[in-house]
Amino acid sequence: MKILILGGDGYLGWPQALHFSTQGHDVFIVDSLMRRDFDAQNNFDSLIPLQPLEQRVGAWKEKTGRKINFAIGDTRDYPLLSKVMWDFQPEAIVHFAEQRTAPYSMIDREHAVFTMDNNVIGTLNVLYAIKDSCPESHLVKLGTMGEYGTPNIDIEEGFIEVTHKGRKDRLPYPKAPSSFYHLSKVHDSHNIMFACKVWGLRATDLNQGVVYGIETRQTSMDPRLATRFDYDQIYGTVLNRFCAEAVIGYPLTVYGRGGQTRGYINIQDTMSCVDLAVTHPAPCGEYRVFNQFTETFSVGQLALIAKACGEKLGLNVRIEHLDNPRVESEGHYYRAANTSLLKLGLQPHLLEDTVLVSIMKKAMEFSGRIDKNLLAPSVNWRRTKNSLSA
Ligand code: NAD
Ligand code: USQ
Repeated sequence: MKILILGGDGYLGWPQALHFSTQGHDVFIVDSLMRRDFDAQNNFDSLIPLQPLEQRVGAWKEKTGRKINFAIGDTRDYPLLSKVMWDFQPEAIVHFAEQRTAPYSMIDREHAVFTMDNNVIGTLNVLYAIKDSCPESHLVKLGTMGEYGTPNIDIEEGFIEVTHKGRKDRLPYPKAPSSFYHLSKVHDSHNIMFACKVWGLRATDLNQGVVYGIETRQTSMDPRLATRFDYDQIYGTVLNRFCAEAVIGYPLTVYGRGGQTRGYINIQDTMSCVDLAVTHPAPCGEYRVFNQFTETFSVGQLALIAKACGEKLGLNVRIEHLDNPRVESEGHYYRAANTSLLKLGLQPHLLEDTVLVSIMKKAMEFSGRIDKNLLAPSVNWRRTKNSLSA
């Protein structure tokens, strides 16, 4: 298949490009490099050193003989985006290309506006470019479990049967996100569903949980193929952060009581889920939603698991409960459906000691690169003035 990967230089997009290339698909990447620019401007960096995109694709060609083409460009640049789609004529478009963190979106007005503009307008452009250049192609869009929030009822996959005053309907599941970033995903979902209805496009919205892990079969083939390992307070997801904290003896940063429960997924399963969505496309005119996570944990549980694992490696791991910088429930009901991808054949890699040990060993290998100043959270959701240093 011809597969266009938007955001193909990122944590998930890069290994996904390698995954599809391995299978013989023709892969084309578009990325604005906004993520690398953020690091350069703010003295942040991936724990594992990253090669520039050009060197990465060169290393891939050298190792495997497979070519991945790419263009540096922004989804908000409509002429560029529509030209790429028109020329390449993708059968599937996998859309990772968004500003992807909640803390970034809550820094201040500028960062909230950037998040909305980059994500919502970028995705609207993607929809128009598909309609105008390749209306039969299948959009696989990365959404988030955080669109639903933490309701006191079971979470379904995108839609819910509602009975109201004696009448029934199947309606979009109510959304209760907890940051401007998560809200941008909700707005995307509405726009995508609408485009499928009015233009007959086809799309799969993958409402993914928090991802952990840093290696896939392809990225571990050569150090030049590594994907990013974010451990900082803005881009680091919680379990990857706990691993980095554990190896340098920094107390694990549990926000508040630690009862916040979320769906989690191993990066290797992200690869498989996106693959399953691409190879089992939605029919024309359909907007469907798959919940993409394999297990649920509270933050407190994850800290205990990371502590036990670190101790097996001889590390002295402490857990600290910090005042929660976010406004979120710290003890709540959480039960979410995730059967669609399992039915398509997903075989989950569950969180086991071996997975955590391998993340921690990687963090140990590069522990000299950990900047402690990037660990403490400095972005508060409330009416405070935020900056990037704690
Ligand atoms: P990432 O920041 O590492 O990668 C995103 C990539 O997209 C970056 O390389 C960035 O430069 C690029 N990009 C951003 N805006 C762009 C634009 N307007 N035009 C072109 N390129 C642009 O993030 P990631 O962790 O790989 O996440 C990828 C997607 O998956 C995001 O949409 C995110 O919301 C979603 N997601 C991630 C997680 C997670 O835990 N990492 C969980 C659920 C959903
Ligand atoms: N948390 C801590 N300590 C930390 C970091 C986080 O207790 O050091 C807590 C947060 O308060 C939150 C939970 O851990 O309750 C998850 O936080 P996170 O930063 O790992 O994840 P989140 O902000 O939800 O965002 C991440 C990705 C985002 C994706 C989302 C999936 O950055 O792209 O959309 O996970 S979900 O959570 O399902 O919405």
